[in-house]
Amino acid sequence: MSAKLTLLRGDITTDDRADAIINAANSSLMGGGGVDGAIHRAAGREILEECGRLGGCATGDAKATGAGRLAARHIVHTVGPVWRGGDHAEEDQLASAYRRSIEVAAECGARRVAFPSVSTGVYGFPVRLAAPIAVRTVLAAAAGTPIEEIRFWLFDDATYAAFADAARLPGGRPG
Ligand code: AR6
Repeated sequence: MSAKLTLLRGDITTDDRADAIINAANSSLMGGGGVDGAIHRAAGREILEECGRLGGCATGDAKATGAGRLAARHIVHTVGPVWRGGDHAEEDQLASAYRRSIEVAAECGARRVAFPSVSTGVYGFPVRLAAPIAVRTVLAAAAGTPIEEIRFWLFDDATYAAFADAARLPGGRPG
């Protein structure tokens, strides 16, 4: 059975249903701005200390920590690509970040997983290109795992609209 896709507007740190929250981190895993900053602020200092023991994370990979003060049980920190014009394997790296995030969340035993739009903020990946990759990849990766629901938290109108359109494409389903 394929996982249910839910699109939400707002701040991912307010999610009170997900078992795992995905963080759009950088390869140091030592925090930053955007959704990374918001997640670390909400989760608390202990998560940064746990991240410090993970030894960083390659682009396209993902690593788990606890979730501190968040309602979720796990944070899965993934590193999306920096957009460099589209000729540097950015699309494959973005798909890999989503796929690895699902794999690591499933290894943690998560049933409901919350994602932000990885790479489409500071990292500059065009959201109209990123959204179909995100939707397609998470649904394919979740198939055959115990993951029941994927909850995308979209922070602004343009991001929400891009994901809503992508969810209507073949392979996607509106939430
Ligand atoms: N909840 C949900 N989405 C959010 C939130 C939030 N609280 N805050 C921002 N967004 P970005 P990236 C949206 O820049 O492009 C960090 O410094 C935001 O509007 O957070 O992968 C890391 O440390 C955008 O739509 O992540 C890295 O250095 C989306 O989340 C770098 O930024 C992603 O924007 C990663 O850049």
